[in-house]
Amino acid sequence: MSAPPPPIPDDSAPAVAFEARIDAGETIEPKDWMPERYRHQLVRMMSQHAHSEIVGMLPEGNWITRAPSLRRKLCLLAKVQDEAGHGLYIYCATETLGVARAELIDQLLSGKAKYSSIFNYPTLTWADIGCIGWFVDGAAIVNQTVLAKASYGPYARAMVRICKEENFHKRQGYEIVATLASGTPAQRAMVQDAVNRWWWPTLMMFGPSDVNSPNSADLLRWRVKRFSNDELRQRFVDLTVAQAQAVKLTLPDPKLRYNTESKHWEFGEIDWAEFKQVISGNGPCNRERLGARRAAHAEGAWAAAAFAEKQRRRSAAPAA
Ligand code: BYC
Repeated sequence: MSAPPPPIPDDSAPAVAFEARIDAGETIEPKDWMPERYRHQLVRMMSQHAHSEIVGMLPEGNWITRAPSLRRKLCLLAKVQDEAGHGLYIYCATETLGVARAELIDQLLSGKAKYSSIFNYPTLTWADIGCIGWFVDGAAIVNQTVLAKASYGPYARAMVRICKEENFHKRQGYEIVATLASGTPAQRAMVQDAVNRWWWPTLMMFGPSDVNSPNSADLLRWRVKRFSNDELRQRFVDLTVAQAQAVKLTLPDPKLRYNTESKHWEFGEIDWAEFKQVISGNGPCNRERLGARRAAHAEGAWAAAAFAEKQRRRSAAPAA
């Protein structure tokens, strides 16, 4: 995406009225006046979010044919379908800002648009499916529950339903993890290995630390974000430590310790060099993920063309 327009001080009447509405906690709707920079920030963040849902189907989709039972297969199928639905709601919400979905998809397929770093890691064992539900959907709930109160109405409303579904996703993941954690020594070792691999990338999902987050100032001021990246990351850690203890799994961080004064779990330094590599296209699976999306797009092009032709014929037909 192009860079957002610079933050020019604007004391025009519509701009002043817009800021007053934000300060009063009002919801902004598609036909309301909004600063170009607000619109641009929303398109950037919402389209990245929609892409994440769609690309996020791939690591789990890989395990549908290998789920260990019919019940697990049904749950996983339903979950992956839900992610497609989430992508579609958010693309629709983004379109209310006057941008065409085809343009957003082109940005994804050309590699210009970002999507969540987490989906560039491989799913090596069945335990990874448990960890995605527990950690990745757990992180998404922490982030998106707050976005359900974002100032832009269509985005906030999409989050309400998405969060309900994410709760089911998290429970199915944690149940897989808990089952493996109370299983044979080999199952325990498999799930501990998955926890070791997914923990740190999950913490990176919340974005760079606040001092290195160039978009946060705009998004917090305009109440798109209600909490900073670091605040939400801390909330996720605080919630998850007890869940790990309950199933006797170890989070791979020797610096993890409870601070009795702040009442938060302190944690070690995130590997920001790795994060930068992954978001610049050089993670373990970036090429594979984009390759899969490009192939799906090319293979589905006939359906899009047939639908466009049907629409053309329908609008050309004389009214009955
Ligand atoms: N990965 O200024 P910052 C799901 C980028 S899917 C990649 O802090 P911002 C699920 C950032 O975009 C749910 N890029 O940005 C699906 C920016 O780049 P540009 C995924 C990242 O926007 C299937 C630059 O770094 N959730 O749950 O203020 C199966 C500087 O960052 C990441 C969402 O999309 C990252 N992790 O804050 C299972 C949540 N982090 O555009 C589950 C919605 C940062 O300036 N998004 N970047 O080039 C957000 O809440 C915010 O956009 C973020 C980043 C907290 C992610």
